[in-house]
Amino acid sequence: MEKFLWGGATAANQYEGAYDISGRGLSNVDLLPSGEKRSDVAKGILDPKDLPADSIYPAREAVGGYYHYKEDIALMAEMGFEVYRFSISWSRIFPHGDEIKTNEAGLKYYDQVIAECLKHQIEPLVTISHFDVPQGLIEKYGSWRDRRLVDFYLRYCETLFKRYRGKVRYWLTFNEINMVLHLPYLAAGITFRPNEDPLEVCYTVAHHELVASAKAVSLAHMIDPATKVGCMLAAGCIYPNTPDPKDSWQVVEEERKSYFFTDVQVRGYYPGYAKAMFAKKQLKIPIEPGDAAILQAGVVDFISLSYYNSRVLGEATKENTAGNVFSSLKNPYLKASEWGWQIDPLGFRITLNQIYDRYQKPLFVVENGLGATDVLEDDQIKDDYRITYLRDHIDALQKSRYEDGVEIWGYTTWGCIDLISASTGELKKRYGMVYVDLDENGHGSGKRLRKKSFYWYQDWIKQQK
Ligand code: BGP
Repeated sequence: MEKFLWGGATAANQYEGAYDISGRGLSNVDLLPSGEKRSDVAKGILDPKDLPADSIYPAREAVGGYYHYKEDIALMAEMGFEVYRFSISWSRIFPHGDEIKTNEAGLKYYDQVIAECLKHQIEPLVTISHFDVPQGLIEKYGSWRDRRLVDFYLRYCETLFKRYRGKVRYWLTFNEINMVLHLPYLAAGITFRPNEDPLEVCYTVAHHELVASAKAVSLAHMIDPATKVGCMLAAGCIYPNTPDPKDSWQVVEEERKSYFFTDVQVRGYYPGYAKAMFAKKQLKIPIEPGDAAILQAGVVDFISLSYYNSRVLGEATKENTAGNVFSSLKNPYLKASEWGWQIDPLGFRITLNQIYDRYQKPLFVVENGLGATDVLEDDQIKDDYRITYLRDHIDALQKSRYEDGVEIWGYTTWGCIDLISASTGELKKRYGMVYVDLDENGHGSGKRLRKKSFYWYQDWIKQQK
């Protein structure tokens, strides 16, 4: 049994900035603009090349984590973190993606980040690709449409597994892999071409990523048998709007869009409903002989997930709301965040139970938190709303562990330090327990300030030790 770890999470593209420093190449996320056009680019229906010249790209500077990582990790240590989840920027290591030689300066940066974690006895948990594809691979190969991406990704993985052998125990292959069906550019660098069948492209990309993920799991185990490799699912239970069986069926179908990925990554084969759907819709998915064996050999060690909200589906008789990209009907029993994401701690417990019941594999919650506007007054941020959200969700997590017998290895809050929102590109949608003094336009001192939730989480972790 693994020791349970408490901590927090960030991602390179939302945290680091320094997009053109020390030989780093451009990546898909560097071309995601802020503002109203962001969503169309993320969905793959607007080519970033067609954006106006004065577009602003928030990931390029983000919150300057590249320059602040030492002080940020020290703040995490002060909170008592036992684990820090972060991602490596692929184009820092392979600037165009298809080079043979690595960019040593990029690796040196992560050497230091990892050393800093270990110095503070914080276990690094590394996402290999968090919404991140080198632009070179998009331009030259059409991104994950092309099977050759599997080899480039594997070369990148091999570099990391060898370099950080004995230092990094936990790896995640792809952040929220199911997001590829909803935001194909953000998740996988895909902009649809005219005459393409978007569904066929998405499942082709999915297949290549699933093969790459399985191969990465096998490779990691070969290089260091002590490593644990997980998949990562954007999770969240779905309720039927009414007892009408049609609403429940809609839920089943919607859930399969997410479980499709974990079914393959955890069980090692394509589920019957996916094969039937490919046949019915006449999708040509380039599954090669030998892929079945690859998928079977590379099943994951654990399932990591993000949870922010639950959803409601059914005949659309009620008002729609937002929620981590997926649309949902409004749930009259729940309150919502400023961004319309419905707050549902019991839904978290339901989600954890559902996933564990389905797979009986250990879980790791690697994202959970509240995006909110914080007010800075006299250098203080009194974010009681965030404390309430975290306290209620952690309570649900503990009930899942101790009352329901769900095996969970750890919990990392999302955006433990304020960073750029993935869906909106905003900085004012803050998740952190550490405030970053920057505004929407990147103006400000960049100074880090402890919020009230910082002390709350510090106290919580202390009580658990
Ligand atoms: C997940 C992503 C994160 C993070 C989070 C919060 O989908 O893995 O990168 O951003 O959601 O979402 P947002 O930033 O859109 O509020």
